[in-house]
Formats: sequence, structure tokens, C-alpha cells
Amino acid sequence: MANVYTALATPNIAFVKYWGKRDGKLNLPNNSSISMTLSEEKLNTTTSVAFSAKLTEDVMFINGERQDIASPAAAEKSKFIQDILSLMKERAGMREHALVVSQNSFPTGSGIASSASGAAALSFLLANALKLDMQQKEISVIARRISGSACRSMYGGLVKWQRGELDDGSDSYAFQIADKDHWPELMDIVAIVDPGKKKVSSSEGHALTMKTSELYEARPRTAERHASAIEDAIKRRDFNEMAYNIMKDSNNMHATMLDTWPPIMYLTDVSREIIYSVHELNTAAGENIAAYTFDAGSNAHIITTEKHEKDVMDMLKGMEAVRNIISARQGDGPRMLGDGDALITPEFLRLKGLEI
Ligand code: 2P0
Repeated sequence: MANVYTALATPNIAFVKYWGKRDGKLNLPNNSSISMTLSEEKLNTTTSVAFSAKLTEDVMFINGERQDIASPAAAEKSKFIQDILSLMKERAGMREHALVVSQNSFPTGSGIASSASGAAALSFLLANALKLDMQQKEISVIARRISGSACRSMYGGLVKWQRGELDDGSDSYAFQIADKDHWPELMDIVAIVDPGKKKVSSSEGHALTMKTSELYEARPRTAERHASAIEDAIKRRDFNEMAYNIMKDSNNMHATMLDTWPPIMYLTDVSREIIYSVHELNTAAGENIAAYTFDAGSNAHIITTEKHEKDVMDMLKGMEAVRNIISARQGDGPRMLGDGDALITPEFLRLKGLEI
């Protein structure tokens, strides 16, 4: 059996959101964004790869299902994966085909960015397995091309994806603002309210909002302002100020979504109930002790500190519609795993009728 390499990456939660691209092929954003990379206990993607002359084409499985990446009819995202795979193999002079097996610990398409951790795990894994001498910055550019927000999962702690200016995207990469030890008390409490697949995919949403929202014109500069304020607040560990800008940025992005035609509405009554409850919590405390933020889905991410974890938990536990609560801290970013964690095993190959 061929050598198997395995890596793990985790999702990130955006404090300043990426919504709208100035280049849809390269995933170049209209504004910089900031995120916290999540810890791995509950939310992670593990990906294994092996290269073998016994394979007749590149083969990929996500959550046990074979993906159509090699055929011309493959979906847009899958084609990107194939492109990246071909690009990195070529760079390494690898002629053999790849078997890639990827598994998320959380439901795909549920509003928790599985694309970010998936693309980050794959890019990091290929760079390492193919022994490409690449800097993290360069790998983040590769991850970005598969899925924009993935470039931020290339680092642990608190991360900024700078917009960049160049048309080729070489200056649109992520870097670490602070590692997790700078502000270890930070937490993301994820309230799962709807585990279903989202109605409008992010890729469609980005384009539709830019095309039809009249409010979107103000979005890039508003987001840049939030990004500067948050970067500054992170350096000072000013939770009150950071939380204000996190909530404003989430609301601002969702306002442009509502202003899209036809409107995109990811937030539900339960999401709104959570928004009101966080405001009540903050008002009662006399300062911002928690911040809500929502991605392309109805699940709430509540950013808080260890000290107020119980307040947030008590608030959520009183809500019937909250089906599951997942607490995460800041993670370390992607890492290679040992053979014991490999997803390509003799058992897997037998089950799928493959030989490597
Ligand atoms: C973010 N989201 O910054 C924002 C917040 C959703 C709302 O990044 O087309 O899946 O793969 O580049 O990264 C979702 O967009 O889009 C996203 P693609 P992606 O986390």
C-alpha cells in the first residue's frame, strides 16, 4: 500500500465578514476580513491523501461520498479542487494519481464553514505530502482559491485576510494578528438552530448581492472600518469595543443580503431571538460581554470570554429552538496527524473497491 499522509484543519468564525468578490475565479474579496480559528475538539476536518500508480484518475471522497472531480461535468467547486490538485502535483513533479479522503466532524452546509476547514486541510496536506517548500502565506493563497474564507484557517488564533490590490491575487492572503495565547479567554459558543442545508449557497449569494443590492455600495468601506477597529481592539484586548464591531459587521452584511433581489434571508425568528437576548444580556451587564455573529446560515456564533460563558449558556438553555450548543476556543491552525488517524486504511479501500 502507498504511503498515506493525513492533516487536520478547523473552521474559523469571521468577526468581519467576507461577502462579495472583486474576482469570482480567484476568490478576491472586496474587503479585508478578520476571524478566530476554532479549536479542534468538536469542529474539524481530517483529510488523508495517497499517491499511487494503480489509480487511473484522481479520486476524492468527502464524508464517505465519492466526488466527481475529474470529469468535465464536475461542479464548479470540484473543478477548483481538481485544478489545485493538478497544480500542486505538477509543481512537485508527481505523476501518480491521488486518492483524497476527507471527513468533517460537523454537518456540511449547515452554516458552519465546512468549506473553510476542508479547503485549508487539503491545501496544507498537499503542500506537506508533496514536500513543496511553501510558506504558510503561499498555502493560504492556494486555500483561498478553493474557498475564500479557507485562507483564514491556515493560521491559529486571530487572523486577518487582507483584501490586497493586485489582479493576480498574490497579495490577497491571510496572516496571524495574534496567537491564541494573546487572549486565551476568548470563546465561540455555537448555537445550532437548524442543522439543514442552506437555501442559497455562499458562491451564489456573493454574486447576487453585489449585482442587486443597493446597500452593498457602502459595504466594503464599512467592513474595512470594522476590520481596523477590531484589529486595534484585539491588540488592546478590549472586548467591549471588539464585540460592538463584531455585531455591527454581522448586521451590516445581513442587511445587504436582505437588500439582495430576490432577498437572501439566512436569519430566522430563532436567530433574531438570540440577537435580542444578547442585547439584553449586554444591557444588564452595562457593557458588551457577548457578541452574536451569523454567517450564511441561521446558527448563532456567540463570542464571549470564559468569565461570561455561564451567562451565555444560561441564556441559550432557556431557548427551546436551540438544538445543540458547541463551545470552541481558539485553535492552533492546521497540523499533520500520524498514521493512527489516517482515513485511508485497508478497510476503507476494501469497502470502496480501490487499490493503491
Ligand atoms: C465569512 N462567509 O467571512 C463569510 C461570512 C459567509 C458569511 O466566507 O465562494 O464559502 O468559497 O469563496 O468562503 C462564505 O463564503 O465563499 C463566507 P467562496 P465562502 O466567513
